[in-house]
Amino acid sequence: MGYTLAQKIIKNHLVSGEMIPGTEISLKIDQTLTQDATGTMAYLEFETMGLPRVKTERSVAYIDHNTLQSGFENADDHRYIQSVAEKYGIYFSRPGNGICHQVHLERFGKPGKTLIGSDSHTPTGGGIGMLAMGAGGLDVAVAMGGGAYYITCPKMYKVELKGRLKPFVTAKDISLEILRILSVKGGVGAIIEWGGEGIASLSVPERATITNMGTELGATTSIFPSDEVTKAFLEAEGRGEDYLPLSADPDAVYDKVITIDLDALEPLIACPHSPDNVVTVASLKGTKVDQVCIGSCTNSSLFDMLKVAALLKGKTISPSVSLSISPGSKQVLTMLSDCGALSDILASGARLLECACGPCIGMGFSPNSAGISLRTFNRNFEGRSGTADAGVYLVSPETAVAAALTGEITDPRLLGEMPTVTMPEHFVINDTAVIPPASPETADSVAILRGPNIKPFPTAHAQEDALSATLALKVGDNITTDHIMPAGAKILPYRSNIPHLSQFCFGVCDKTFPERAKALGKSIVVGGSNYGQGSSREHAALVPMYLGVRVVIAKSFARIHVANLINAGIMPLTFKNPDDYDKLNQSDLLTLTGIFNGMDQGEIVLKDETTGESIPLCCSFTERQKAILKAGGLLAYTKEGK
Ligand code: MIC
Ligand code: SF4
Repeated sequence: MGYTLAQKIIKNHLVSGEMIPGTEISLKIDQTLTQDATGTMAYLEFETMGLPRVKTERSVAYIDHNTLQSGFENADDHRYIQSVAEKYGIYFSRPGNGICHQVHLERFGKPGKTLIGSDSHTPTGGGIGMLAMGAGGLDVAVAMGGGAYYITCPKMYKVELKGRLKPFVTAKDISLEILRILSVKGGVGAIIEWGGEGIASLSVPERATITNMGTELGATTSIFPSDEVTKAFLEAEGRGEDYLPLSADPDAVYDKVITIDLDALEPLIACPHSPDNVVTVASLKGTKVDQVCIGSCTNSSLFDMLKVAALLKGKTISPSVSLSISPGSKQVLTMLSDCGALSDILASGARLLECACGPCIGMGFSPNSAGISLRTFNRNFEGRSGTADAGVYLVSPETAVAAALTGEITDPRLLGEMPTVTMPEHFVINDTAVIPPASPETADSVAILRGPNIKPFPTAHAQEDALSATLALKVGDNITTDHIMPAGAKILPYRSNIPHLSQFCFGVCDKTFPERAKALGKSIVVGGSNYGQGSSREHAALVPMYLGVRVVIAKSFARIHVANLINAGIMPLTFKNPDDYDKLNQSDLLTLTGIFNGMDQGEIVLKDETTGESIPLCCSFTERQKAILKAGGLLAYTKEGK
């Protein structure tokens, strides 16, 4: 039996375990990336490990999320990260150089390598045949220190693309179509490999849009073969030597195969507040639009921007729409400006934002109250834009332009003929905004610059054999990390200050939660299915841990979040019978006894002292996970010298 593409890379990097889906494996990690919103914490964690230098082939620290410097906090964090990078052997991508995933694809990613990043959209690297995964900051810190990355060995899904995209139908529509088919939890526990005749006509930026948005399926990662298209991209980046052809064996076996006919695909749109809430653009025709944002790690490549410029050329946007453009990188912006396309964009009435995440994470450009915002981004979770009652829709750049020009949701095919966009054979290479680290000889003299906003790391509680605690919060299905630990311009500067952040925990669901949890001292949270989907932010575990949450019980968990909970010493348990979710009420007193025995048996019975109900829960952990929970989190476990 042959191997799938991902299995080949896994096999080459396997440190422990066997490639049996559902079992724990660990992988050697070649490259890491961090961004600033999760990076400060990741580097604080790396520092506590006491190592002189990273052990990876390449580690890069990007500044792209917290670029709004409305106080000293973000600037201090940038300086901290820069000094850590210099000292410990990490490349530093300055603010303004671009969004981590776009820049990493352009300048550092290599087919066949493993990459983990403290950002859930790290799978973007799958667009050039990397095995690239999002992870919590602590897992990235451990990988920088040379430790393996532990995951549950995924199942293999294949998406076969047939035919060719029609004009105005794009890679983004393919992403939305697969979300429509599989839903935001359809990829949990799986790697999605893209193949079929249809991939030959997809460029690297288009493939990267698809692997980027595969994150919204809950997938471990998504990956394209490395072929002639990959080679041409790497050569255009002046990195032809990094090319390595890679594909699945013809007799590889997949757990699921889905076929998408590109010829039949139409422009699609995801409605508020979930990326899988997908309908055709045509079906929403005439809906008034207040704001349009083009950019983010999903759709900010030169290819996307050139299409946008060509469609806007000689036209003026609707007076009722505010249009923002954020190119994904300095390389994209430079080339856009050199060829004159930037002038076409600006002449249309668009606002140019810096090469950063910006509006995607609520870092400015929040919509007006109850505003309708069409975005080429990947997430439209409630409140994420920074405006609580905004309605955010996810679309392709073409559909975004159509709305900007007409002031309403419009099928882009009505714009007439799609102008031809020619990609240059060579990109402008200028890495001045990437600062290499100090040499091992001089690293000792580099001082770490710490600002006053960096507060001590909270300590986790070691799980004990029995727990009696109140159910402090009960939430529903598909709770995102944006619900648990919101982001946005006002909160993000405090990512290294857990006590301050804690005031906003679960703010989208229940503003009274932080006070209540603190008063209780220790507590339990109950959720529905796919609890913790979305971001890789470990703050969604660290902050509840700081507030005293000891256990989260859910119908099911998202991959990165469950790992972050265990790393933070919070025990994730699932209902044996999902209907039992209905039997638990907020404020009930819950008791778990014989926890250690339960861990060994894989099952434990929860006693609801308030109602008298007994509820069986799944409690299956690997030996390593049990040890982490008993030690009080991964940091404590690592310090114990494991
Ligand atoms: C996101 O898109 O939600 C973020 C902001 O990039 C996060 C990381 C974070 O919370 O800092 C992610 O996707 O992991
Ligand atoms: Fe940045 Fe948005 Fe991409 Fe997250 S999804 S990395 S916030 S652009």
